Amino acid sequence: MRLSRYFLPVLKETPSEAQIVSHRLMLRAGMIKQASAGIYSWLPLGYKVLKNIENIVHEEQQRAGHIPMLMPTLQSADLWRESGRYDAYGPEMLRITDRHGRDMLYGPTNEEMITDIFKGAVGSYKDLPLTLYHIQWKFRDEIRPRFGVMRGREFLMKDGYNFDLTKEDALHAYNRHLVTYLRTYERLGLQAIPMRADSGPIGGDDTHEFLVLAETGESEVFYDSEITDLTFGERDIDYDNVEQCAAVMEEFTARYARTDETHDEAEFEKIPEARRRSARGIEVGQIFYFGTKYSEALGAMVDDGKGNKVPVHMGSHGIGVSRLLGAIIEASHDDKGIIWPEGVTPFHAGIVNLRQGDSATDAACETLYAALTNLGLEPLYDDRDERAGGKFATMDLIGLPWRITVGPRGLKNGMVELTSRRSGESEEVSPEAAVARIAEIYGKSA
Ligand code: 5CA
Repeated sequence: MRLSRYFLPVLKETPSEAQIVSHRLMLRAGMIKQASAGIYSWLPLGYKVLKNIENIVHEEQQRAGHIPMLMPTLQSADLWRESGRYDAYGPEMLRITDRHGRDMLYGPTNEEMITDIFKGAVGSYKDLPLTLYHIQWKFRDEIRPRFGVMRGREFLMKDGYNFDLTKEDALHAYNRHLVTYLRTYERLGLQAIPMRADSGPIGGDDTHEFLVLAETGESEVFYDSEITDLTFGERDIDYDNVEQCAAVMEEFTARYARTDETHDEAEFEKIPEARRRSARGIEVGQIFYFGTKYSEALGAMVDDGKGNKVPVHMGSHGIGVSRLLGAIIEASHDDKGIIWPEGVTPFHAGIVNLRQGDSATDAACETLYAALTNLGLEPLYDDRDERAGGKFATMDLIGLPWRITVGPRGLKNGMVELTSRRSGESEEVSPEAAVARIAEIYGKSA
């Protein structure tokens, strides 16, 4: 993409309404624009990162055999009356009446609808286990939408639902989801710690939230500091292997880690004092096992192979896809702007032309642009007729992990400058070497 043809409305001023750094940087970098309280338009740069995060979420869900689909945003109130949640959900649910006077709602979650879909199509244990998921916009009329995409009213969520014959099978699905989430967050460059939590309006007894530690987080959390040493890494997991998934669950949840709703001071004090931590965190996901709560209410029964009709055991599992942009920025920025992890960056590298209109410099930039593009990478070429300082400030603000700077002085010696956004370090290299380095970083063969 050439910046002269892109739509990147960066702001010079720091927006006064934004209280936390991720919100400020998303507005300044031209990623989002508020449409009304807690509702945002995703401008091209923000939309690109949102899609990259979605793709990683899709890949990790499908790696575990979970099946993608798409349910609508608007739902009929009838199903919610059957489960008893139409009234129970309270004022967070946006209720709508259509022209025929039918009660509708903008879905805050999809347990009822997926259970109804399942019920109409599956009647036998032979069709189990089954996990369906979608990535769809949700609406919750939050009393205090704030911090930009962190606590929106309209937000993008991945929500998945498992259907199993027995409680044991459903608990394997729960553990399997925990494994997929650990992998997903690590690919996004985040450490998200599973913590025992409260189930709220979804229901059930077993639930873990995934928290990214950050001072600006809305949740208060208590944990054993040893838990922050755990990483998932490059493990080869067989998602059908019950013991393997259970072992990961055990490893990541054995130590004390809880949100304030489930915090138990007496238990906490059993940890050696030097390892006790209380901190703040951003909830980027939550998994639930709620047994037969919805299958019984909506009549989702299967034949168990022994002549009985039994309600299926279910759980639901959510990732706050749009909130993740805020969480990543909170975890990865400096005073100049965002620092994208390579896994989600909107463009793989920036090319800065220091002397637009100089034929040799322009030609060198074009060659770099073509070479990176031919490798299947997406560079952002700042080809505007602007001063170098302004170009650097824009690149730093939007946070591309790598920048190639091209100017007449370096080119005289056949050199360009390759700069890491994270370390700030630069090296003089040939244009070919710069391309080769970037190709290597993104796993492309030059
Ligand atoms: N049905 C279940 C799981 S599929 C469910 O709705 N879970 S949830 O309520 O915990 O939401 C899942 C994730 O969505 C949360 O962990 C959080 O990361 C994200 N989320 C929830 N509310 C908001 C909000 N107002 N703005 C942005 N993200 C949100």
